[in-house]
This record gives sequence, structure tokens and C-alpha cells, in this order.
Amino acid sequence: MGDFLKNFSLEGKVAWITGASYGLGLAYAVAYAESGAKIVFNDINQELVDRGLEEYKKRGIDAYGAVCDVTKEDQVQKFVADVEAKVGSIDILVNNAGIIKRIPMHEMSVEQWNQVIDVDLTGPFICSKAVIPAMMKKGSGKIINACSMMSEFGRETVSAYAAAKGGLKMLTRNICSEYGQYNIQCNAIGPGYIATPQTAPLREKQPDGSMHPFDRFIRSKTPAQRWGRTEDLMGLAVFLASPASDFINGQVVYIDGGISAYIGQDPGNLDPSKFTDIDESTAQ
Ligand code: NAP
Ligand code: GCO
Repeated sequence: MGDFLKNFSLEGKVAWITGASYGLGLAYAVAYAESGAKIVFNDINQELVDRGLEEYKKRGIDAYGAVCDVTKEDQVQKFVADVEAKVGSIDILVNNAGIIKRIPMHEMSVEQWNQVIDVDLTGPFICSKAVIPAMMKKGSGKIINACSMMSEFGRETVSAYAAAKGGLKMLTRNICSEYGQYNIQCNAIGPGYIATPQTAPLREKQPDGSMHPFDRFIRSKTPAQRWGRTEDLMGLAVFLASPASDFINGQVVYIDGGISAYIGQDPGNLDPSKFTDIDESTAQ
């Protein structure tokens, strides 16, 4: 065999995944570590960072983790300086940290709106801004943003989240436009409905033991008729961080079991006996 597969290796790279103590961020980091990268992560408080460090240790991954709020530019600049001194210059940034507030728009306060925009849109701006100068100097870099179905679609109660994730799609294109000449690629992963703590309220069983109505709704919208698993996203995350994707820039790639290609079916046609249940203990 030739050297082709080496293009997918992250050997020697430093990868910073924001908000990666659990959930999708943890899955990206595990995939990167297995592909040879050194892992750096932050989270919003020490308890979460400790939880993350424990998770990485359990998997034999020597990760660097520290508290850093992605909405605070001074904290982010300090985090990046510390990483440069202790681990090395950042080659790969995944803007994963995110929050959602499910509140009807006419009942949402400006403060709640701003919180979501701050974490989900301004956070990626602040973190990208902090790593781009070193990437320009080095002549290479990968930035991967966490887009969503809500980068394309709306739905009840998620106005701020949809506005932020739609904006993040355009920030992705703009980073590509501005920094492609420095061999920096900025792309986004657009997950469908993935089983993590963020989506757990949408799968909660009803008091009578039946499935949450949203669970049936999502299966009826998804040709695969199941929720995504964090492992479903690992291959794309590695590809977009690796030299194999060096000429892919400014794109959002959706991993959604087909949701965005499908008009959906009447939920009443589904046969729940064929549903594979989510093992919530793995939805972390
Ligand atoms: P998650 O389970 O809620 O994890 C997000 C992480 O970000 C948490 O550790 C969270 O801490 C942290 N965080 C929140 N605010 C932060 C801040 N200001 N600074 C630093 N860290 C912060 O989310 P997930 O489901 O893994 O999703 C990860 C990303 O993918 C998010 O951007 C999400 O919007 C996006 N996404 C998820 C899905 C899905 O179906 N799960 C689909 C599409 C897109 P706390 O625990 O304190 O909140
Ligand atoms: C919601 C969900 C979504 C997903 C995801 C879809 O309430 O509709 O939480 O927004 O988390 O972003 O891609």
C-alpha cells in the first residue's frame, strides 16, 4: 500500500476542542487522540474539567484541560497562551461548546437570547480569533464549527439557537474566505439529532412509560429512524481536521441520518416495536 492513508493522520498535531468534558466534544477528542493528536480542552467550571480529565484518563488519553469560558475574550487569550507554553501551538480548533434554550420566542428575554448568541456564535468568533494569528504564521490550520439542523431549519422554541447556528454557518464561510489564502480551512459539522445530554429532555419517557412525542417526531423525519450516536460524527471530525481535506473549505457537512434530504413521514405510520432504544448510559 502507498502512503495515501497517512493523509488522515493527526500525528503531532495539537487539537483544542471547546466544551469537551462529555457529549460530542468528548467523542471528537477521543477520535483525534486515536488519530495521533494531543488533546486540549476547556469547560465552563472546574467540576466539568475534572469530569473530562477523568474520562480521558479512563481511555488512556493524556489531555490538557482547564476552565475557560468561551464568551470571555481575556480567559480565551490566557487559555491559548497557556496551551502554547505547556503543550504547543494549536493546529486544530473545534468550536464545540454550545447551549440551547427551548423557550417560545415571545416569552424569551433579551438576556436569555444574548446568552445563547454569546456562547454559540460569539464564542466561536473569540476562540477562532485567538488561534488564527499562529495558524497564519505557521501557514496551516483547521477550524471546525458545530453547526446544526438549525443552521438550515427553524422549529418552535429555538429562535436564538437557530439564529446563532445560522450565523455560525456564515462565520464558517467568512473564515474560509478571509484565511483560505493562509492554508487555513474552516468547515462545519452539522449534526442531526444526536443522543447527548443536550437532547435528553427530548427523549424523556412520559409518566405512562410511553416515548416522548418528540422522539417519534424525529424518527419520522429521519430515514434511518433512529437518533444519531456520538460515534457517528467521529469519522467526519477526523477527516475535516486532517490533510485529506485540505482543499475543502467553507462547507457545512450534515450528519443527520438523512433528515435534510427527506420530507418525513406521518409519525402514525411508524412501528415502535422496531425502534432501537437509546442506551442513555452511553448518551454522554
Ligand atoms: P452538550 O452536551 O450540552 O455539551 C456542550 C458543552 O459545552 C458542555 O460541556 C457545556 O457545559 C459546555 N459549555 C457551555 N457553555 C460554555 C462556555 N461558555 N464556555 C465553555 N464551555 C461551555 O452539547 P452536545 O450535545 O455535546 O453538543 C455539542 C455542540 O454540538 C453544541 O454546540 C451543540 O449545539 C451542537 N449540536 C448538538 C446536537 C445534538 O443533537 N446533540 C446537534 C447539532 C449540534 P455545561 O454542561 O455547563 O452546559
Ligand atoms: C432541538 C434540539 C436541536 C439539536 C440539534 C439539531 O431542541 O431542536 O436540541 O437543536 O440539538 O442542534 O441539529
